[in-house]
Amino acid sequence: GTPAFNLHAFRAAQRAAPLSDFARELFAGLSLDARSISPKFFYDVEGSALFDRICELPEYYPTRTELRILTECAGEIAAQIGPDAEIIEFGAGSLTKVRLLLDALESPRRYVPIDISGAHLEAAAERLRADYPRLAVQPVVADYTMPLVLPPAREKGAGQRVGFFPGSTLGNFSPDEALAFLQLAHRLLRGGGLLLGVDLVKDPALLHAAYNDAQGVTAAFNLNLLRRANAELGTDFDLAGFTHAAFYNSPLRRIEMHLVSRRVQEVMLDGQRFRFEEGETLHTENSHKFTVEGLRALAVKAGFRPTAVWTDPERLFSVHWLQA
Ligand code: AVI
Repeated sequence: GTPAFNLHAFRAAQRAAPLSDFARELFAGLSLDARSISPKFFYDVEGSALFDRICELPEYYPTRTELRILTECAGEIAAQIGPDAEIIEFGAGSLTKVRLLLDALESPRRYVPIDISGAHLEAAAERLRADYPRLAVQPVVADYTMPLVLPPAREKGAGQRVGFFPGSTLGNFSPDEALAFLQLAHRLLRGGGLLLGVDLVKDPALLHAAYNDAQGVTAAFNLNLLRRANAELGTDFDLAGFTHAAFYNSPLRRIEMHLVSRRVQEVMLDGQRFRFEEGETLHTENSHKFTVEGLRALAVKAGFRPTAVWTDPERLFSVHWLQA
């Protein structure tokens, strides 16, 4: 039968349970003078669905523009990569962009999507296997910002090992983190290359619109962080007590997203009370914008040799081929 519930043991286990990464980082972030939290915590199931909706918004040009570049330049990209390649995707959400790449390549051998969330990864991998029966699809659940071990090395006759990092996710890292990631990628991809998509510096009005959409989906995406904290960490954030703010910080060439407290209020986390003044913010995301030259210089610093770069006619977005 069902074992009897032991309240004492339950309480002891609760006390002993380590705080989740989310709890620890939120606690640390709320304790700072300038409060902040990593944008990686946006992406629970709800947040990932909201992000998918952002990608469809008329104002959010990056996804559409990158897809257009990948489609229109597929032949040239495939020529750089060559036949029999193995593709390693960093942070592969729904595995849609890579299909454009796979369709353009000559006999790709292996595809290794790496994502921190295993939930969708296996289902998406299964669909991909059905559509590409000759491709070895080997998902890895891991944090790709940490050194990682890949499934056994390439087989005989395999082509280049190619990293794929689309969507300007690099821009969500701090400059130090971006360099560290590129150094790690360089080590992993040596002898091959990295296909990297990054958003470009442009008219701030276009940037502002992309992060302040008329339907309020980006605001919901931002506020979802508080809903997630309430659900997972037992915090008592009043979602109506915060507003979404996104603006372009032009000296630092980045969109900043914040949650702004509309009034004086307090929030409890792990037995500690945190007070928000009216107008005080929790900084939730940076989205850095690059120049083509700036990105290439950063890549060189990480050990890459930048060769080809593709952009759209309006130069909104760029896709780089970096030899490792
Ligand atoms: C995932 N990342 C590249 C998006 C960006 O544009 O920085 C996340 C996002 N934040 C608000 N809208 C989209």
